[in-house]
Amino acid sequence: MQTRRKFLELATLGGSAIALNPKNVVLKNNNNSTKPIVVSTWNFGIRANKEAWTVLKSNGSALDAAEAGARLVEADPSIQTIGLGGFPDRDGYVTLDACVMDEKGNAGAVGCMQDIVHAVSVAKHVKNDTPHVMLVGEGATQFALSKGFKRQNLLTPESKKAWKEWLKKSDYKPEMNIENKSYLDSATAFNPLKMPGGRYNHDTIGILAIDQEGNLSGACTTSGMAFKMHGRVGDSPIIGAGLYVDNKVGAATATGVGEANMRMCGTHTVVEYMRHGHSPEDACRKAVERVVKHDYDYAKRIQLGFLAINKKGETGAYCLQKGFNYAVYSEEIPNKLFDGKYYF
Ligand code: SD4
Repeated sequence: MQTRRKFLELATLGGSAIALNPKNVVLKNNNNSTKPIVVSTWNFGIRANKEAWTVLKSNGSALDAAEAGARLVEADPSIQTIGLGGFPDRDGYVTLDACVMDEKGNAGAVGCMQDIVHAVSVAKHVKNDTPHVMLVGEGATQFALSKGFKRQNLLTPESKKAWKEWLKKSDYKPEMNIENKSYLDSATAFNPLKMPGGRYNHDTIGILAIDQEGNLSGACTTSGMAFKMHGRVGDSPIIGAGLYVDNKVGAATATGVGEANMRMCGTHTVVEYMRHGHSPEDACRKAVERVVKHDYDYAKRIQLGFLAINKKGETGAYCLQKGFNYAVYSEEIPNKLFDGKYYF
């Protein structure tokens, strides 16, 4: 809540540079930043942002906004890369990875969790109600049940069908779809058009928000790489890989091949570049360049993208391949998709 005390604090802060609109919704400061703002990965980020925006506009926290946006996508069975209806692993189990991080630097996560739709909310409970950062597997499910979450079969008939189809060849390459059409015929790239129904085999939601108090938080949630090995945990629930927030500097999230990201703590790297003065896009680019430097041939075959926001509310993204997009919602930009710049 924008308390009277906070209002007075803001009003005295460099007074001349601060303007409040009559509804006290948008704050401009010396850096001309705009609050609130929310950014999310991929097309479904538009819907997630809309949900998050409702929370931000009613003075909700950035964390609650990010959670609300993520929950909307988790609950949609037509999105087969997140939550309900996610593609299963090779053995037919849908396992979810998710995390949250707040403005105080506190974090919670779940890895390889089954039977609970809202992994992002369980992650928030891990942050709030345990002395730990991450719970995995059956322990995470049991914890969720103890918090009142309901057990539910996450494998929808559509995703089961896709898995059965995949089983015929069991052609497993831990290289995710690359949206860049020129790569689709490559013998080495995982071709989304070969996925049953032509669907993508990944697409995580990472969502970052700044609330009206100017606080930054984020969330990241996914069913991970389709047809992964049972027990595999990706980058999405790893703090510093799938998500990182530093309320003084900025925040970043990631999507794509988790393994490539986990090796270099990608989102922590992005935030550190922003700390040293790089813009969000530049920071994402420099992190992507590290992946390329590590193994050029591998980087060429996979997709990995970063999305970042700094404390001023500036946003940017950068990825390995063409095709990554993200949605931005602020007073100035009422929910628009942008294409991420790319290396190859
Ligand atoms: C993973 N990074 O499990 C996730 C998947 C993903 O866009 O982000 N897809 O490796």
